[in-house]
Amino acid sequence: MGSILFKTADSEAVAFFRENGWAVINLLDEGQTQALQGWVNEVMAWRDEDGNWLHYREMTESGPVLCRTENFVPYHEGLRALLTEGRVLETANALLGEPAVLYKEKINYKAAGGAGFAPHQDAPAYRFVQQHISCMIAIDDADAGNGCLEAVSHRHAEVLPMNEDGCIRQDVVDSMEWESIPVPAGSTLWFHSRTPHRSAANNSDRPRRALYPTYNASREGDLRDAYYEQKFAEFAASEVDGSRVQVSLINDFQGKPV
Ligand SMILES: O=C(O)CCC(=O)C(=O)O
Repeated sequence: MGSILFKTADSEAVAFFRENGWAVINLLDEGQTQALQGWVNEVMAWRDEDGNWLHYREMTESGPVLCRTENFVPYHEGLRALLTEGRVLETANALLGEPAVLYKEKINYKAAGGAGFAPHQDAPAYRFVQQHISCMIAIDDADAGNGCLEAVSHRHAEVLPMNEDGCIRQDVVDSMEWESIPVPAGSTLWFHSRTPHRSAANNSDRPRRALYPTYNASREGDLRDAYYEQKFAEFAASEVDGSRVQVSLINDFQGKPV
């Protein structure tokens, strides 16, 4: 199935999302996309020691590079407004079918040579909430060449059997039909927290940066602070696997540590 680029979260987009577990919606115009690219450049230049944001790095053939930043909304007005007001939040409300609130946010940078993500569902990594939805806002064009997301349609009803990393068991991965979902810069790919997804390494010479806000139903509470507290506590208590960078509460990221 080729992906349809919806212009807004209208009833057709909502129906597509409910049926497939994902939908691509073009939310930002050219000016907003350029502003987003500028804001992300600012975040990339932040020094680790100047705030409570979290930068993560991975080793590539050209040396250490940023692979993720999270917890940046308290420190960046433009990004805070983008993720907590206006069209992005309205789309989360429409697709979730009820008012939503920001649960967490991250930027995955996937620089040239950056690693991919093993097949997984997000729901097992999310504590405290039942109803959540994630969004990939493409900062650069994402396509099969630079490691765009791949997803499986119609498989968001349940949590699938997992391996010891909290990722989808190989026999289940092999039994499903995976589809690459290219997303042009400024467009958004919305996906259910149980939609199976993965991505390849970036084997091109172009970056594939993407911003990922996750929202939960606001009737379940404003849990963003609780999420980060729990995540840092679990990271501190977990045994470090020295072969990969730990960026998540499941071991989906394939990046090599610096
Ligand atoms: O950015 C990607 O390529 C995959 C993102 C993802 O699945 C994740 O961060 O859990």
